[in-house]
Amino acid sequence: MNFKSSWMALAGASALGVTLIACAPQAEAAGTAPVESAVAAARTGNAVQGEIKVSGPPPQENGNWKSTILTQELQTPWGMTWLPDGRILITEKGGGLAIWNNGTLTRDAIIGGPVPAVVGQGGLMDVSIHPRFKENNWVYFTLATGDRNANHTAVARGVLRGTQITDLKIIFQTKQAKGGGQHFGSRILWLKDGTFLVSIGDGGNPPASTEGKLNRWWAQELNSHLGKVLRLDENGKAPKDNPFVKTTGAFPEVWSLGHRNIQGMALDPASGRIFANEHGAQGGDELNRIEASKNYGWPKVSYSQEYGTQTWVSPDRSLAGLVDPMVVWTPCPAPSGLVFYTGDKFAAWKGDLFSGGLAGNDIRRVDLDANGRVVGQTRLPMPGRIRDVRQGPDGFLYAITDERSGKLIRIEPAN
Ligand SMILES: [Ca+2]
Repeated sequence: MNFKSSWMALAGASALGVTLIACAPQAEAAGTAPVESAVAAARTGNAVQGEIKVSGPPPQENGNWKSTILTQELQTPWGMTWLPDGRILITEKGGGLAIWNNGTLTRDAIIGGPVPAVVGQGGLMDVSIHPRFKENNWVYFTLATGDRNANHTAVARGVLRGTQITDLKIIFQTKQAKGGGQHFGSRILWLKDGTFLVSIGDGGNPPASTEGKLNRWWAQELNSHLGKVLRLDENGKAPKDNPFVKTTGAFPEVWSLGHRNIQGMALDPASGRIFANEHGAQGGDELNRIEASKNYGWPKVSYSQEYGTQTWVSPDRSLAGLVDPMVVWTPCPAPSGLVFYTGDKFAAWKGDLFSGGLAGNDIRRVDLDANGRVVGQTRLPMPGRIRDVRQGPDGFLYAITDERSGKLIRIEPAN
């Protein structure tokens, strides 16, 4: 497929209310879903929404920036957060808690953290501190629990002082035990009301099933935590104003449904808008704006195909009552980590989203207008598989890579 035909195909998708973005043409040689067929199928969709901007394959970000590798001594890092004293606390999938402190990395710097089940994509995953950490010293983790045959995504909370965690406990765990090592989620995002969201994956690809149902279809069931965004209070319980607390049979933690595997969530603190990226299967990664009670469609609608086939996951790209993505990425960058930039180091980037890419070896800048609509996109090539991207308190962007010699990268002005 040449560039021109892919651009024309992309333009054809514009009336459908979805921004369909192809990666570099050469990336498609890897056997990912052809963009033209994705768009042809998209034309059968029935969604029409307001003003739509269509981007072509994202060009390289030409702004004033460079990436600096601060260390490559991390071992498969997954999540990171800043402590009030300026230290960066970084999780490693195997269970390690590393500290980056003023130019020095110390692995296993914090003791007393949770011991995860290291199963496939699962292990120790995200980390986040309570909004009032200065008062309560509460630190939160997501992790896999159980074993290869029966596992869960869990949230643990402990008290972090200096280099030690005490009073560690699991404050939430998905109810169903699933098998296999796929699709655990699990990002944490604090909201301004003192509750937090946590993303839970759908539990894995067919033939993986739980209680007689393919795992992916649990994403559509309110009596399951799989394939959801959950909203929890600081103690891991469902707040009384969650959207489905009065729905018979629904799990009260559910905030939104129909997700495959969200790996990044971000908040625009001014507008309160919540954004999430999620993995499709082959093709069809998504960026969504997340709102309470809404259904994001997986697997009833999807722009992705089954791995190794030309078979659509669903005959439909879009259906009434299901929320269309803001952006569809085919081929897949395999998104991970998402930040809404509010800093002052990159004036042109203020109010934009930055989405890490594992397979993409990049960070996608999604240019948003004041109403939160996509008006463009660029890519920042990165030296590795990006597992997380965050904004530091200094206004620079930081990223970590999914590698045994895992990197911590700072993105800063080039001059
Ligand atoms: Ca979707």
